[in-house]
Amino acid sequence: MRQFEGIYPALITPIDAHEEINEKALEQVIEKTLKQGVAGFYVSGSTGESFLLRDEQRVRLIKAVCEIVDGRGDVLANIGTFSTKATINMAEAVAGCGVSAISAVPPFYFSYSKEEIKQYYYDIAEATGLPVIIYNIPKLSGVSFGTEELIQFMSHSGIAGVKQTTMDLMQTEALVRRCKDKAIFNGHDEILLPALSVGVKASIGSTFSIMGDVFVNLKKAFDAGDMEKAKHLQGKGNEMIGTLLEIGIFPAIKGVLKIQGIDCGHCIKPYQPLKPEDYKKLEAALKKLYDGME
Ligand code: MN9
Repeated sequence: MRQFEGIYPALITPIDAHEEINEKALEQVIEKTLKQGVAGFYVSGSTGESFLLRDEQRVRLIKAVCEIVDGRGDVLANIGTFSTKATINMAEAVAGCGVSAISAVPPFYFSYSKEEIKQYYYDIAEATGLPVIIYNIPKLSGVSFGTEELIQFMSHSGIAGVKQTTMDLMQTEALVRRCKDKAIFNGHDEILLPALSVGVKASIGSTFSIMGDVFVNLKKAFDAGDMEKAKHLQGKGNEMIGTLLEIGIFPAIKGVLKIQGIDCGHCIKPYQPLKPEDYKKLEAALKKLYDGME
């Protein structure tokens, strides 16, 4: 199975006033971050508000990202949804457009046994022939995986790896050590450095769209053995992330992009627009982040 390495922004989904996808802004975010050295993109995930989009919008979004990226990086597409069949349909709809891998959040809302969830992943892998990245995000999906379960799930040759959106570094370390031929992605930007230290090579994160340069440089510093610089950059990033989390991560990311000159609209309702004081806090945090940065 091929390995993945580098910084992968989990893309927000830019929308217009009618909550339709704004491809121009999408292109601006992609071009800006490619220049900063990111390795590819994760699209139609949590950060992309995918469960607030219609299925055809998700398909269009994934195709648009493939067209814009045009081979200059990987496109990892989350096509996970409520039923196996609907998930496979979405995977088939994007299969020919140049995705490097598909990813799927476990089926949620109803409770399923681990056997059912495992079969869901195997059915997707077998039906599509595309590498599948499990999306481990217990906080939002409500599905927690044990380490042995993940290792067992990944023993199938169609499962390429897992996106670990969990603070459980003990689990991540075990996966890296025991599943050497699989791609283990870090999924929380605020623990990128600790994840690198246990052998993780790739990271998917929402905040890379607004500060891709910080995290690309963090990984470069780590790879060069410059731990002081890597620690400094993680700290800078985490101060910014603290403000984003306080305001609400996805609306705040769109707010920062607006300040940076890319108007991605608001988040889809029921998310509410940011308040003027939120923009003030974001402006101050952004200034602090880049003050004195080379
Ligand atoms: O895609 C993102 N996960 C969620 C990954 O938002 C649930 C992360 O990048 C976080 O937004 C980030 C802040 O907690 O680490």
